[in-house]
Amino acid sequence: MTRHAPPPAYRTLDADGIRAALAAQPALAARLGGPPGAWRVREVSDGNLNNVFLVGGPAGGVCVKQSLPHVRVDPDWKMPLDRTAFEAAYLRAVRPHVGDLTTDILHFDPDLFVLVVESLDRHVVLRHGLMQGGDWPDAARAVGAFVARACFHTSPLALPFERAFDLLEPFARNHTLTRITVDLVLTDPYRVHPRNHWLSPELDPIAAEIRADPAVRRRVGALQARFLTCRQALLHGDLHTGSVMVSTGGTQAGTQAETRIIDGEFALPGPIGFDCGLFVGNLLMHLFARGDADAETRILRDVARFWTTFRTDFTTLWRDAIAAGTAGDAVPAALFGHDPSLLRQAQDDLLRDIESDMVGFAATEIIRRILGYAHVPDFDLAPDRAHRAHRQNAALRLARDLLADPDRTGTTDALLALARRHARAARHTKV
Ligand code: SR1
Ligand code: MG
Repeated sequence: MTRHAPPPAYRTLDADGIRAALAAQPALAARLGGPPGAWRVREVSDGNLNNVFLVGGPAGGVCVKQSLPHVRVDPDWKMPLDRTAFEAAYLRAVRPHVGDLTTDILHFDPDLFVLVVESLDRHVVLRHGLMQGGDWPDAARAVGAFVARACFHTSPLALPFERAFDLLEPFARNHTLTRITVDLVLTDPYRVHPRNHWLSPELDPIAAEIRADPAVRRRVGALQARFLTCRQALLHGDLHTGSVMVSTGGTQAGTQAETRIIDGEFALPGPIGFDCGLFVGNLLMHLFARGDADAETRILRDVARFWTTFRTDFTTLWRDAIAAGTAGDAVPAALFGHDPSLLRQAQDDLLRDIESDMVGFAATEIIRRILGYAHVPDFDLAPDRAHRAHRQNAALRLARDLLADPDRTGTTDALLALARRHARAARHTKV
């Protein structure tokens, strides 16, 4: 049951409140070292929903995230607090499978809705790093590996269905944030709604075209149904480039960058292609926001790397589980384990569905981030309003084409070819 009134012990913490809350936890106080008065507390809230602080002491640091009783960027939009509880539960569910591809959970306070995780103070948000011109050639592979492991191990491909259902069931109650996705991502941009906004009048024609196109509406309806009825695995649920942190070593020659996936508060049971599509959609928006040939090369490389890594890792985990006799109830060894070619076909069928979902959800992510409530800052890279509108228009046209003709565009290869075509056309059109 979603709780709407904050519990009596809840209060929104300022820097001193953060110090007091951490000081009350001996393990956290020891991790920071020294007296609480010596701890530096720096607010780094970046997302739309929560307060986030980095706290540093003489011995080490932690990251503190607290749910607010409203949307952080819109205090009039009231909201229950349970999102950090879902994030804590998501970390507990996936961390054993993904290790250092996410953060270690250090503490969760169910009265204050405070989640404490390790501090990533040597890292930057991937979106910000890309906007500053950085290149993290390993990040897309790491995200692909993360999605493969997190999703495989929480699905009935890896687990007896009883364990998979028990694991997924609590996340099916993440109603508040799932409602945000259903409305903001998958519905609002296709109807007239006061939450929508865009560069008007420049984007009015393409916004109207997308709303009116029956092929787009049909595909979005099918994707909504996939999102709400296809409970393949435990999803991160908001896997955009702002939910990925990369270590700053990555731009130096010869150093291996570290990638961490954070912010699993939107976790829910759903189609695996949703997580894939959000990440890919945000990469593609960065390509269009930047608009140059170099970005095209790097970002399309990253999309291909993401998908190839996801596909390889997911099928390897699955094949190995079948060979070891530890696989779950879906596509069971009893039917496929003794026939490698039949197993390969069954895997190909499922991977094709995930790939097609990925392309569709990438398109819906692009559309909602340009026409809906929550935009991405990448397009601020454009030198002026006319270029911003031009680049957003090109991204929207790609998204519309992806949705309007899913039979021809539902593969990574088709997506890459179409994205390249639209990006080049945009570059060669005078603004
Ligand atoms: C009101 S929340 C808007 C968006 O911010 C989050 O990061 C999710 O992407 C959500 O859709
Ligand atoms: Mg977030």
